[in-house]
Amino acid sequence: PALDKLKNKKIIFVVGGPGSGKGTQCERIVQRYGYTHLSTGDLLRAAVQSKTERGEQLNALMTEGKLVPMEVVLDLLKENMIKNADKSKGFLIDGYPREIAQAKKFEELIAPCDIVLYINANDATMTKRLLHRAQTSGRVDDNEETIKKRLKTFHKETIPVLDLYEKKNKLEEIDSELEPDAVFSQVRDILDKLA
Ligand code: B4P
Repeated sequence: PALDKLKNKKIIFVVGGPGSGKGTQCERIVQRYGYTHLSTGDLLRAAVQSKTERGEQLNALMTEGKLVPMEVVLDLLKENMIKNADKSKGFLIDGYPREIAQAKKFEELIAPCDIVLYINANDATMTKRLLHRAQTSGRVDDNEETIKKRLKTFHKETIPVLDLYEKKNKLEEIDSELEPDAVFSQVRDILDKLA
């Protein structure tokens, strides 16, 4: 019944490689369209702060550039979606799904998404951006070795998700090689049609 509240809300998945610009675009989307932004990376980093055994395990996986267990991410998403349902017109789910199983499970438990924004930048660009961010981010995964592993995980686990939504005609590809405002102008063209 708590999940009933989520009916008729827009659900936008934002998918892209590490450092592709997902978080950057989501900030702009929230400002313009007011969707509720849920970044799985941010939710997981907050969970790590709790200093529990669970948090330690999550931190170890993220440091290895691996995906954390699907159930953990889904619980965090579900909890935060229900919490925000009454005041929200829709959800921007940033960093999810990262593997086929996540896509299927979300649709089964919550609802199908309306569209998937694929924030696409090449590996060299993503690496450069993350190494730049590393100078100030303090993130355990912003270092050369982990970045390589995150890219590998992206190609192996997440690219198939993009293929899945392409087949469902829900995939919208955004060229994220450009500067942030130019990237956002493509995002706007798509979200204006969705409103
Ligand atoms: P995330 O937090 O999602 O990390 P990310 O992929 O690096 O994206 P982020 O949003 O931070 O960076 P952005 O591209 O915006 O995930 C971290 C880890 O959490 C994963 O490796 C995994 O272990 C775990 N995890 C998360 N979700 C999970 C899930 N669903 N299942 C299992 N595990 C999960 O930006 C990067 C940098 O580029 C910034 O410094 C930005 O300023 C810059 N930038 C952005 N756009 C730019 C542009 N157009 N031009 C120039 N610079 C730009």
